[in-house]
Order: sequence, then structure tokens, then C-alpha cells
Amino acid sequence: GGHVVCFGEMLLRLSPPAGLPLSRANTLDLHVGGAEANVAMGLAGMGYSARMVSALPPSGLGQRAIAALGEAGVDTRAISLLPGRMGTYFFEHPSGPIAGRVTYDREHSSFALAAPDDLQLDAAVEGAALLHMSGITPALGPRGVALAQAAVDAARRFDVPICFDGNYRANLWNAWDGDARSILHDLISHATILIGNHRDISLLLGEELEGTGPERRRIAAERAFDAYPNLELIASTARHVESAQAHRLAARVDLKDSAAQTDEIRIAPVVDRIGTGDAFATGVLCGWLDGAEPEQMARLGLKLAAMKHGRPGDALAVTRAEVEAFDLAGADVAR
Ligand code: KDG
Repeated sequence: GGHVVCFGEMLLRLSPPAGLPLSRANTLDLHVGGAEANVAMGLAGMGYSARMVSALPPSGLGQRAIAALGEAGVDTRAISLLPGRMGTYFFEHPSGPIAGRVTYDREHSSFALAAPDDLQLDAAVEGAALLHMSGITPALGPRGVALAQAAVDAARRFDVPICFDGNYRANLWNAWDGDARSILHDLISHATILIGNHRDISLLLGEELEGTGPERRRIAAERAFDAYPNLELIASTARHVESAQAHRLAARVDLKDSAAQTDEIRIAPVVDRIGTGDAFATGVLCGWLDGAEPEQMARLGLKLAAMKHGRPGDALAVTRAEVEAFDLAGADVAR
């Protein structure tokens, strides 16, 4: 099939060594991220053709982000170099009883300042197999909403299915008092694939969902299929945090007439859980692109998410051979 277009903002992640707060840091590790770029890098590693559409500043920092994409095998031709800053965020690793913390420093980034016409959406989306985007772009503010809308419009113009990852970021929406519910609702009404858990769906529908655990997740999917007739696939993970070092994770994939739910696996140690949602999305999309059954999609998504927990950085760039060699019941994933 054709290429996958991933559309969104890229960020540099700066983090002090694990265990140190920013207030005592002397050095900062650098990783290249951005939810949709993480998916692009993941798909390219798995052997799919992935193209990133974004905007970056024409500085060394922007070049660093492009280099990461290039190294992972992502097509970078549709990246626009535009005025503005490089979006960054600081991440303090969780340590003992202290939760991890994200501090955004992304205002006035090239992406956030861009207008739809500054980007290369149409050229990239034409002939694509899929457009992957997320709820982060519209959370950036009114300009972000216009960008997300333009991406949806481009996909519709060229009849390209949309995968929308809810990626709800409360801090971004709260910063400008954006009406997340109605904005996300409009965008998701055009999506074919939704990556989102029962909380995302409950926010969209503006109602509490009854039940707990797998039953609530089944109800969430049922409601979402009713509310969004274009949706064909809903995929989500459920996480239980035992401690900063040990998590439990299960995956679920719903089609309209069939569903699959994995066993819960225990993941320890957790090296770095940033980007696990994107790794999960990557696995699900690999399965979808191959026409796989829900079981395979859920399993591959869970596998990539589990692998991401064990590796530093935002993006999981692994090869198919590494994924095949990774045993979900193996050493770093204890059942
Ligand atoms: O999913 C991982 C992303 O959250 C990370 O790479 C940074 O895109 C990011 C964001 O806006 O939080």
C-alpha cells in the first residue's frame, strides 16, 4: 500500500538523570519526540513507508529533530522550515514515590505559529494509505485547531482514512480554556481509527460510562461506534501502576463486529514510559495496514508498548526482527 502520513508537532525532550529534579540538574539528556513523530519513527522501523508533515525552525535544534527522523527512515521532505522556536519539554523521571513530571516550553514554536498554507499537507496526503494525527495539535490553541482541521480536510479531499489518537493533554487545553469536547468531537467524526481509552470516549460523549474494567471498555467502544459512524476500529490500553518501577498493561481492539482483549502483562523494570501510547498505536497500525485480525493488532500494540517501557526516549524505533525476537513472557516482562 501507500505511505502513512504523520502530522503534528515535534518536540525535544530534555531530562535530568533519573532521580534528579530539574532544580538540581547539571546535565540534560536530549531525546527527539512528539507523539505523531514517534509513530512515524516506529512505523519506519517496522518497514512501512512513513512521511512526517510538520514545521520546525531552521536552526540546529530543528536540524536535530530532522536528523532523528532521517535516522529512523522517515521521509522528511514534507517538513517546512518556518520562523519560530523549537518546541521543547522537560521531563523529570519518576523516582521512588515521586511521580514523573512534564514541563512544557513550547509556546511560539514554528509549528504552533504556522498557518495551514505554510505546511505541505496536500502534497504529502495525496496517495497516502493513512493520515495519523492526534488531539495534541488542536490542544495548542486556535491556530492548532485550524491546523488539525486542515489535516482532516486534506485527508477527506484525497479520500485518505484518518487515525486519530485522543492524546488528551489537560495542561494544553487548560492554558487557553479550549473547548476540548466539541473540537475533538468534530475532528473525530471524520476518523476511521480511534486510539483512545474509556476516559477519552467519556469526555467526547459528555457522559460517565457504567461498569468497570473490560466491561466498561466494551461499553466505551460500543458508544463510540454509535456516535461516530465513520469509525471502524477503536484501540486502547489499560494501565495499572503498581509502582514507578512496575506497571501492568493490557490492550483492547474493537471492530464493529469483533473485538480482542489481551491478558494483562506485568512490566518491570519501567525504564521510560514516555511514548508508550505511541508505540501501542504503531503496533495497532502495523496490524491494520496488513489487514490483520483484532487479536494480532492488540498483541502487536501491546508488545511494542511493553518494549517501549524498557527503552529510553520518546520514540520506539525497533525493527521487525527485534519485535519478533521479543517475547512478551520473557525476561523484562514478567507475567
Ligand atoms: O506521547 C509522547 C509525547 O507526549 C511526547 O513525545 C511529547 O508530543 C509530546 C507532547 O506533546 O506531550
